[in-house]
Amino acid sequence: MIFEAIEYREESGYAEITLNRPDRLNAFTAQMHEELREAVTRIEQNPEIRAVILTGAGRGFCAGQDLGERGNIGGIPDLGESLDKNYNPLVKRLRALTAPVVVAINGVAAGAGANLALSGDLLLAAKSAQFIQAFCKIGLVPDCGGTYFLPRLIGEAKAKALAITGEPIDADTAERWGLIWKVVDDESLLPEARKLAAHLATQPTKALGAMKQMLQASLTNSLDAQLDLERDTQREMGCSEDFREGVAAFLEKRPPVFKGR
Ligand code: T3D
Repeated sequence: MIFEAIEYREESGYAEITLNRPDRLNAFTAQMHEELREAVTRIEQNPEIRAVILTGAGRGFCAGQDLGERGNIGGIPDLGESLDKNYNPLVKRLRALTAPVVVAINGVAAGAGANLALSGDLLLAAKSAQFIQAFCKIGLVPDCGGTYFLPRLIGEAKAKALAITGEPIDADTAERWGLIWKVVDDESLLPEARKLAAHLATQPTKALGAMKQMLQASLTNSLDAQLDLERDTQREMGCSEDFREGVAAFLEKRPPVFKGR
């Protein structure tokens, strides 16, 4: 497949996906979804990819659904079908990836663009980035996991305020509220994201992928269930090559060389 609506590249152990419709603030089209499906499939099928960067070209991260695809249409569009086909599988597949997903939010993230960012694992935002639950401005409800992620990350009161008012918040507020991991200077965003992804690609990927799944599961699990999950997963990690290497490297006082297995 030739990528146009996104850029996709693989680099020293990590993959970088750039949403690439800068003149439309990287709004989602059917073509972009098709290309994203292909990119995620490549990542899923390649164990050499041990981290992922998701970012946007130009001054925006992503302005959500391209409303040009929703205007001037005869009849009533089935937005449920659009979510079933495009947005929901994308969120689920990113959450299921073993490789951690570093989201580099380079500018405005609105609607499904804001919530796609929240489905990543390590969220870095440029100082100039903004987050907007824009759905209320066009008579829709938050989707792409927004109603799931927002109250869990920032609490019900702030989640409701963002969704119901559609007020933007800046990157510093997003960091203070716990919506993202950290804010970096605009010019440092991509270098920082790449440095982080390159580092993650040298780490014990199997364990990182497992901890991602465990932390996600903890949002709905009881303490008993979570303790059982920790026991079962630790048992599995105890059989991994990376655990053997980590212990050997510690005892031999040398840096470990993890293979992600
Ligand atoms: O339909 C389904 O499948 C269901 C799923 C829905 C998921 C959703 O995401 S619904 C929410 C859709 N998104 C929005 O409602 C956001 C719309 N955009 C904005 O409100 C503003 O553009 C921003 C607040 C994000 C940024 O504002 P600003 O002033 O920085 O930029 P701008 O001038 O508005 O945008 C720059 C260009 O991008 C402009 O085009 P132009 O005038 O230069 O030709 C603008 O029309 C275009 N653009 C921005 N967002 C979208 C868009 N074009 C199409 N769709 C967009 N979402």
